[in-house]
Amino acid sequence: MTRFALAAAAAAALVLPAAAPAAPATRLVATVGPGSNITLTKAGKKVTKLRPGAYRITVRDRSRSHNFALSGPRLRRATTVSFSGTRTWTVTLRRGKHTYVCTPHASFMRGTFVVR
Ligand SMILES: [Cu+2]
Repeated sequence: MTRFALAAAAAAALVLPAAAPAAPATRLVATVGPGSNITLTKAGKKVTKLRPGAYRITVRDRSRSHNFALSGPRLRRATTVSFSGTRTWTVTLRRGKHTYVCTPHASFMRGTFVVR
C-alpha cells in the first residue's frame, strides 16, 4: 500500500462513522374529555397497532376530572387528573401490549393497542 493509500484509508476511517440522522417521530393525538371519551389516533384514525419506534404524542386533556395515562413495556406517562390543557410527549414504543386509561375511570375509559 502506498503512503497515499494509507493516508486516504485513515481519512476514510475518520469520516465514515458519521451518525445517520434519526427517523422523525410519528405523530399521534391523544384526547380525553370533556365527557367520558378517551381516544388515541394517528392521522385521524383510532390506533390499534403501531410499529416500534419514536412517537410524538399531542395529549389533549380536556377535563379537570379525567386524565390520560399511557403504559406499556418500559413506558409509563400520565397527565394529572386536575390538569386540563395540552402536553406533548416524545416516547419510544417497544414491542408489546399498550394500554391507555383515565386513571379514576379505568374500568370504562380505556383503550389498548399493540406494538409489533
Ligand atoms: Cu375519567
